[in-house]
Amino acid sequence: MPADALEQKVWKALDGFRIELPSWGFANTGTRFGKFQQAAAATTTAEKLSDAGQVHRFTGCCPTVAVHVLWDFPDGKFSVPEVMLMAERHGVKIGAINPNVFQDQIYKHGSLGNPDPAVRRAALQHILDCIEIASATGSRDISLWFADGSSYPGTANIRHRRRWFEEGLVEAHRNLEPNQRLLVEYKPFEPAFYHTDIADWGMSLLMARNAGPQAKVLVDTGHHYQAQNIEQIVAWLLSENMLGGFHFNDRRYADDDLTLGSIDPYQVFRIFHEIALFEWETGRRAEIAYMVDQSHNLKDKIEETIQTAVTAQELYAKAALVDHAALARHQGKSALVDAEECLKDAFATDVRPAIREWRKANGIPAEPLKAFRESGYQERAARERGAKNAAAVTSYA
Ligand code: AFD
Ligand code: MN
Ligand code: MN
Repeated sequence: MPADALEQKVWKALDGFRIELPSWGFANTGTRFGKFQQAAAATTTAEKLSDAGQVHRFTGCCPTVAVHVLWDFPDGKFSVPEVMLMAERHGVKIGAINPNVFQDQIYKHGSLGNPDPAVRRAALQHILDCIEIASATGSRDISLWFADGSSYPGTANIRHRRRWFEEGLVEAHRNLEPNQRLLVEYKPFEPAFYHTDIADWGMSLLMARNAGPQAKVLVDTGHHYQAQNIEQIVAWLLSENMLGGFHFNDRRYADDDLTLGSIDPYQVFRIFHEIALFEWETGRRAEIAYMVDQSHNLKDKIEETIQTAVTAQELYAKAALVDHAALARHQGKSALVDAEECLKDAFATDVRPAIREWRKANGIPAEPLKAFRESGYQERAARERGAKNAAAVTSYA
């Protein structure tokens, strides 16, 4: 049982907090300047799911894994039974399905926004195939990110591309099962550097609204200009019932895919606070997919993912400590310092002792990173996978 009111709030928050892991976070990835191979990196879907299972085993909050269809399902929908078995074997389930309409050669000038209708049809067909895979895996979310855009002025008709996207997303939405959702992710730039077809939350909102009631906006915390107030976007999407979920990571400059909370933990706390305040005011839980989207190029991948999950739990628990009734009173009277202190007090609270007790009460090691390191899993993975990873070619892009 929780020892006091603080533990009670923290335990209640953690009991309801889940964050989904990216399969691609366990494989060797890199930057356009090359990859630094890690001997223990996952080289197969089974190994990715095994590694994700370790993070869930030691944190207790990562029961599902987002998958990337082209990278995790070698035979497309025919791989589904085998992948589901692998996931079950490692104590996790398949979560969001990520189509990939950005790396095949045909997508050089875009996917759903490509001026060639044959390419638009190919991209749509891949998305429809992914919806079919989601039905087979029992996944709710099909998580769409498009690299589409242009890098030079005058090379694309922005309005035509918008229309083609809307046509494709309406058709995709038509093929959803009643329990499924399309999550439409936005990104201001990269790989396109002049315009990106779905560049901000407003475009994503309009695209999702136009597609249908089961389409929502996905907020990737790394996909914003430096000064943008992400929690304001979150508040607006909550009030529009259009917030589908997050891809969490941290960034210093752009889409840096750094560890959640490693640069600006207070921003993640403020995001969680807006959601907690909304849920307190409305008395209902927002249906939000909390997901990680990070590339773990330098740190050991499983360790970094454990760090990510633990930090997410800590910041979510802190946000749950805000005294919403007092905050509402202070906001109503524009008592600025008192209102701000409600957030600062919660953020400054050390929730780690209460979380350690929550872990013990749930049969989870009190210190996840230490317990993982003592398990010897990393060393075994390095021995088993080292040769395959060493053989992978690293190139200077
Ligand atoms: C890249 C993109 C985007 C996408 C992710 C997974 O910027 O965030 O969600 O890859 O496909 O990070
Ligand atoms: Mn993302
Ligand atoms: Mn990204």
